[in-house]
Amino acid sequence: MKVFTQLSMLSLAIGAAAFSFADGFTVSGAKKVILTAGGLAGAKKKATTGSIGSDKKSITFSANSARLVVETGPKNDMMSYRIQGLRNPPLLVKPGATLHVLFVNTDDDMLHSLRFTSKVTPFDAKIGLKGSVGSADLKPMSGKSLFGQEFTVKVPSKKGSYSYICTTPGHAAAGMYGTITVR
Ligand SMILES: [Cu+2]
Repeated sequence: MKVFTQLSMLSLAIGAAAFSFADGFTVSGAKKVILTAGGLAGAKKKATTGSIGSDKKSITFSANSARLVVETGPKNDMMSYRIQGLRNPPLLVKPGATLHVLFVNTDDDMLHSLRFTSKVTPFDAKIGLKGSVGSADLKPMSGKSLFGQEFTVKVPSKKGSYSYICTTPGHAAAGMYGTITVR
């Protein structure tokens, strides 16, 4: 009995570390990675190509799963994201879709995160990590090392408007976010 209790507590602890939930989003399999610029370019080639809307701004992922590479920047616009070369693109996904995300901070002097939430703009400057799930705050690049995080996010099954945001203080409020529409 004692052994059973200890085992179940252990699995509970592992479960808590492996999954996080907020606002209908579930994140699992988070793993920090260190890449070179070449490694990032290689990862982008393996990403799912979503279809870009006629507005040239939004990206639709029509399958039940997709592989996304999200990076910060470029250098003159570091308070933003790039996906398939588009700036903070609105993402359109299916209910309950699974997104395999690689988020990479290409900044040389600021922390950034990529997190998912049901909150929408305007964002509080001190938004914090509560009420969202996704990456940790990732360090700026060091030498040729880019800090990234891989994770799997299952989007809500409930249709509606959600956001992906940077939770570094002031960043989402300054425009470092995009919308994610489940439809
Ligand atoms: Cu940021």
